[in-house]
Amino acid sequence: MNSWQPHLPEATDLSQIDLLAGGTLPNVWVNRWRRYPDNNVIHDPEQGWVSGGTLLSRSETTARRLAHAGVLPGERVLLSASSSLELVIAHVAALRLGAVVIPTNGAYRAEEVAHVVSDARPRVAIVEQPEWREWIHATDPNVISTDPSVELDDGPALSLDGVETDGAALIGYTSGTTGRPKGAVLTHGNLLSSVRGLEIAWRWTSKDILILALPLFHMHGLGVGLHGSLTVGGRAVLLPDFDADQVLDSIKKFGATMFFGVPTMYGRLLNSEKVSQLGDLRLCVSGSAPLSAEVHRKIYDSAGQHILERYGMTETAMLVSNPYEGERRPNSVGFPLPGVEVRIEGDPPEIQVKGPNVFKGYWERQEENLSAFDGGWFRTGDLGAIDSDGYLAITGRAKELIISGGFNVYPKEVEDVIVEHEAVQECAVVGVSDEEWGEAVVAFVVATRDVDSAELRNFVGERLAHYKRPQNTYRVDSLPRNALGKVQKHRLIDLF
Ligand code: MLC
Ligand code: AMP
Repeated sequence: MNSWQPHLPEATDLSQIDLLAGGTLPNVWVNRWRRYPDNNVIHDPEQGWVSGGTLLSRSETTARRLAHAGVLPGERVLLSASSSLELVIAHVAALRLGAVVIPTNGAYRAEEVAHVVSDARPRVAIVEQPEWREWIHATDPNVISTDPSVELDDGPALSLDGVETDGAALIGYTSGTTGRPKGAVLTHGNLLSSVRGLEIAWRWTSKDILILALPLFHMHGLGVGLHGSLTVGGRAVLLPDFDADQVLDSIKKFGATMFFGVPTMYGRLLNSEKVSQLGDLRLCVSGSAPLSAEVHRKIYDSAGQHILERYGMTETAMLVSNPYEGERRPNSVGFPLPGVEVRIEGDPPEIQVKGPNVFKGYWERQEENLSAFDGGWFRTGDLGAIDSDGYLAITGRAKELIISGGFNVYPKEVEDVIVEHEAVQECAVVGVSDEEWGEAVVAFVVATRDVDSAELRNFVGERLAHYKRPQNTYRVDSLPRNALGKVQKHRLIDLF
């Protein structure tokens, strides 16, 4: 049996499955909008429903402006804003032009922004935060910064939507294993095949209405929520901030059918008196971090919803999912999605993957690209086991990574900042189990004087995004080290 058979509706003819149907994301979207210009596609909190026809014409105007500003196909456009119609239009416009979007977390501070800009060398930066313009200019004065409405000079008509399936669409910055964040280059084929797989597995159709409260600068909100909705011709209700009651009220207000969230969001939904509203949805999906069996059960008890947990990564888009029909097993991520192959390799047992959704490499990182793959299989850095029914469980991580509320934090990046503190001599940053965030960032410091949690939190927060700040800091006389002098982080984690 094919390992992704459990996702297919009964009597599916395998030869009819074409995960690259339509070729590229903008091709699929634009064809649909031309055919159904009056159909609503996006709900913006301030502007209400917006139709395909509007997206078509406004994205063309923005694409002309970007081209006039000098953006050529294959060049990068940095994009960072909270969820809004303008952000969606800018994203679609850049893709229609054949440019490569760099979705960037708006919480980044100056050095994080400077790293992305100097590494990816965007031609234009479309950014909401006024201070980013200065930071970007200081890093590279050639970058043109503009706000999400892209009020640049209009340009002449030009031919759009010519990008090829193999053309780059996104560069997603991630640290992968260790070191400074690197850009995972995803092609249109990678992203399109991933959402086509979800379309089949989750029975996602043009009738669906998604409540989209995830940020649109990571794979979950952008590559799954937005791209999926646009590709199947469904509708997405954008909520720029996550508020449990607002999500639950929106289900009724919009007649929604789906919600996607990270586990921290489900924890907050459980605390709302209105949690039973989730029962009105056709599908609730969780991903980006492990969902506890307890939250899984409590959501079922209070709303009658079996959350469907799935597994993905920036480098691969979506990989594995619990079945839409059949048992959605807690503590498991299910079966490979259509087109995806999974194997467990080595000791410790690492999850390795292949498929049309898997990227080919990091932006300008030849050496790291060699070690990222094992004979054509991408090494996820996650550990796993497949049970006798074919369900994959993620059992741990080989990479040094903390996932807090669905955001990735690389201990090394935080440690490099903490050691710059005048009183700190040495430090180690670890992730400890946390009810609200899944994992919490915690720092151990060897210091010349008392450095309390608030002081270090502020110090880190001035230099890195807020979610990378340690929740707590502990002063110790020395860090536990092995015979080779390496810090034994597991001994620090065991203290909790
Ligand atoms: C906010 N805070 C966090 C945090 N988010 N701290 C740690 N970890 C986080 N993730 C801090 C705030 O700075 C604030 O600090 C305090 O917590 C309370 O803030 P809040 O206003 O209550 O938080 P909120 O803005 O509501 O954010 C919570 C959240 C957000 C869960 C909505 O973290 C979020 O959007 N997470 C989703 C991330 C995501 O999209 N991941 C997908 C990655 S893609 P203070 O000090 O001011 O009180 C991927 C691939 C895949 O992983 O498989 O999907
Ligand atoms: P990112 O680099 O932000 O794309 O995060 C990808 C990482 O998130 C994966 O390598 C996993 O470690 C983790 N992840 C995603 N989905 C799940 C899940 N359902 N359960 C556990 N971990 C997950």
